[in-house]
Amino acid sequence: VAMGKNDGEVADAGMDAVQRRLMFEDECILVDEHDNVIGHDSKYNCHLMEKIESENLLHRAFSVFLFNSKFELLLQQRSATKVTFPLVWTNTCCSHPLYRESELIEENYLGLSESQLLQIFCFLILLTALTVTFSWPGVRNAAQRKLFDELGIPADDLPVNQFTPLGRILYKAPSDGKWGEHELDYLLFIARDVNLHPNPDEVAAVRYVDRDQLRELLRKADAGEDGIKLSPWFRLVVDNFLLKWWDHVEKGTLQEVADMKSIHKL
Ligand code: DMA
Ligand code: MN
Repeated sequence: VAMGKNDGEVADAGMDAVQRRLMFEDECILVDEHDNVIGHDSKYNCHLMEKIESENLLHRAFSVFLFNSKFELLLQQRSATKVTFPLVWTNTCCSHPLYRESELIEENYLGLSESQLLQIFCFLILLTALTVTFSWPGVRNAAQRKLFDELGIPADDLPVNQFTPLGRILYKAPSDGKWGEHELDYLLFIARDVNLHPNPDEVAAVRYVDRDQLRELLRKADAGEDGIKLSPWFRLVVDNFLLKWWDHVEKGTLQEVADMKSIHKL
């Protein structure tokens, strides 16, 4: 019996053409558990549970949480054609920084490494504020790119320095069948009123929620009501961080809760 490639092609026969193209075009960044870049691989390979387990593949990702001026959080329901986690409700936008120069940059615009900055900051408090504002441009560039691709928000409406990176989580989550996630995920917060033009290839529905509406959605997901399902990574952020951080979105004090030194294994 012929093995290998043909088996894969047969098994993926039902895959949506747009999503299939992205599976092979998007080259994800492979990292170790400390977020050091160790290589790259296709989005396809990075999300095959069998490869994740056998090669311990871990890739870099980001999750955007966008709030409007009423401090409501924008949620999306993933389209039915997504290969991983179709039709689940999740935070505003998620994807992967790609293995390309503009999305790999970790240093800030001053051209210094994080550790060099740390030393200087001990002496120069003013520089600290600047660095926090301008660091992690790679994931922020990726976030700007995907917020346009998925939700049609023009890049001009989302300047990269408006995204506040609050932390990094590491998690593993199987989806259906052979697909899943194993990610080191940057959590990016932004408060901004925007015009939305959701891309139906990516997004089935969008809605803004306040805290009570989110609690009601969580209750429904737990009770299995109305077929509501939430993504595992959104649930992890909700359960560990979101309600506390939401207060700081309102008060404009997100910088106080930013911790880009730790990587939370959830
Ligand atoms: C992957 O999101 C990233 C996280 C944090 C789960 P995704 O499956 O929506 O990626 P893409 O939009 O690139 O398909
Ligand atoms: Mn992923």
